[in-house]
Amino acid sequence: MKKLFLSSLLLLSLPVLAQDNLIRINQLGYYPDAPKIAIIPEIPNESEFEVLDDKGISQYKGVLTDEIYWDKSGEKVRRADFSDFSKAGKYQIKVGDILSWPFEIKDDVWRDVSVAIMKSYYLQRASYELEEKYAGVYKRPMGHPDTACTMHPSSGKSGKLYAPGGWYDAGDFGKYIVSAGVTMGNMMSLIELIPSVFPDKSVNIPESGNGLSDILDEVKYELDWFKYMQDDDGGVFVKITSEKYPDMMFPQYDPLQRNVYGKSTAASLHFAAVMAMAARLYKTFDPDWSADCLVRSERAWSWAEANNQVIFTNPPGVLSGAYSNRNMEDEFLWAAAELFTTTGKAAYKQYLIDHKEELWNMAGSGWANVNGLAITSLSLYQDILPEELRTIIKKSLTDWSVQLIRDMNISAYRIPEFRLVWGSNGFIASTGLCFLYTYKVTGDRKFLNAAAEVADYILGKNATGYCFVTGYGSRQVVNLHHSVSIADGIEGSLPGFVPGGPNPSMQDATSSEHGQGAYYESKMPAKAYVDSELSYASNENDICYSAPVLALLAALDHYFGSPYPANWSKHYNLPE
Ligand code: 9MR
Repeated sequence: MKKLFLSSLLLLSLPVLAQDNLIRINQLGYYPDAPKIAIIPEIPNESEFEVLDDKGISQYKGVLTDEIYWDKSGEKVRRADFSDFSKAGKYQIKVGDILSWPFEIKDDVWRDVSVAIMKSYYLQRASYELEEKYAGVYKRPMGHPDTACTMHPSSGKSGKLYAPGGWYDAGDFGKYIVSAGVTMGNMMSLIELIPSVFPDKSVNIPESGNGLSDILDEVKYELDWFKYMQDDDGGVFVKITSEKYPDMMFPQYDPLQRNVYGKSTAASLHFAAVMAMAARLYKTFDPDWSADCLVRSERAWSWAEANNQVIFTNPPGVLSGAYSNRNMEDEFLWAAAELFTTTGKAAYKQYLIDHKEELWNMAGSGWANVNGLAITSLSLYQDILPEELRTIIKKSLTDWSVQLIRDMNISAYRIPEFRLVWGSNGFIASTGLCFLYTYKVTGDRKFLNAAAEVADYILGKNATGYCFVTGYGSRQVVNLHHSVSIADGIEGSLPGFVPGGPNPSMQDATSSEHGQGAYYESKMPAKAYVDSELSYASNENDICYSAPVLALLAALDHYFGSPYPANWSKHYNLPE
């Protein structure tokens, strides 16, 4: 367990100590021009609220809304809306005798947390020693060289594969193409949305100072591993993992054999999509490397066309993640979109025209559904789209966002509908991210504001009361289901990681608090989360949950905050 921030508790001369679950706010705070709404569950008989500054002086008074019931959390809540209060400072909300956690209003309020999430990818590097000057107390020796991984029979090959590098997927040490594909799709699209994001030297990684932005450097670490995963025929192997999950330990001690498993259509299309993106993003920095990305992308596309229903399922006895993707339409659409954007070739354009109906299927993306990525990515390249596609993209994005804002307006927590399943934090963040593309396309600020309210959910305005980025907030996630965090003996979890979040299926639960599984105090869908090392179904990090949160926060920091300085030389330090 990590110490809670006493300093933040002592911010005010408190009439009553802040209580965990009563006032749900963004625990980091708000940009001056952003919406600012706190959720007040189960405090009857109060109809007003105040915003107190750090001297305890009232700076704002407002009236709470009427109670609204949320069936997913089982709560009646009121809302405190102080969006028109924009003075920079440190504050708490007061309702009756109850005080919220402290928060700030300032113009770079989510910058550090977004840099921390960016840095978490460096902390997940496989085949890599993390040195103290970049990793601080989280330094560790190299784990998993992956220079001679065993070809599993499902690969149709024998012998060994040289495939070092890449990021560990999650709490385990597996490297999976499908979850990494959607992850990099989100990250590279962020770079296209905000080219100045995470400039060189902003994240303090070994490549910092090489002239390339730190996000391009970090993504390239993963892309270099991707290239090793392509077979001679263009198809792409799905993963490198051991047969079963290793115990919770430092990577260098993992004794299990690392295997390469079979190829799949989904893995090949995720590969084709991200390699096509990489080909255009890295072109000016490294033309040869970028040209190779494009060749590989087109070869993977051709393989997928010729093998369009190869579904990977775990062979008997293999217990690591399967990421079995059964519906391939969205992967084909996304890969065609990226290939068309990069090459302008008629064949990819024709594919998009022939499948234009699918462009209406707007949704936040996850490893099993990347349709939304095709749409958001194309929305940034409207000038090269044929008129009929341009019209669909704009309307598809806008209609979807308008409907979701309608839902938000009547929802107790002011959040859009999202998939409350394993990895729900990724799904809601991805939904928020799509609002940003709608803002980019329409210029209408209501979409930007909606995205900011979704970010508030991640940072504390949710029914669990947790801030869902480790190392941040007043009520922190400290028992992440993450091997290194558990093994290192350091209080709390490594910073900058996003747990899966509420998951009503609770696949890891037992009925008893003292059983083997995770004990969920509440089984209400929006509260089905437990900050326990045992909870792989609600409290495990994954690169594909972090990426939409990263993109959402970094993009909002750009739109609401001050611009990233061109020559940013402040080296980010991990929180202690
Ligand atoms: O995020 C994945 C989730 O959608 C699946 O329901 C779940 C069970 O198959 O697996 C999740 O992904 C895990 C992966 O299989 C292995 N590494 C850890 C991932 C996060 O829990």
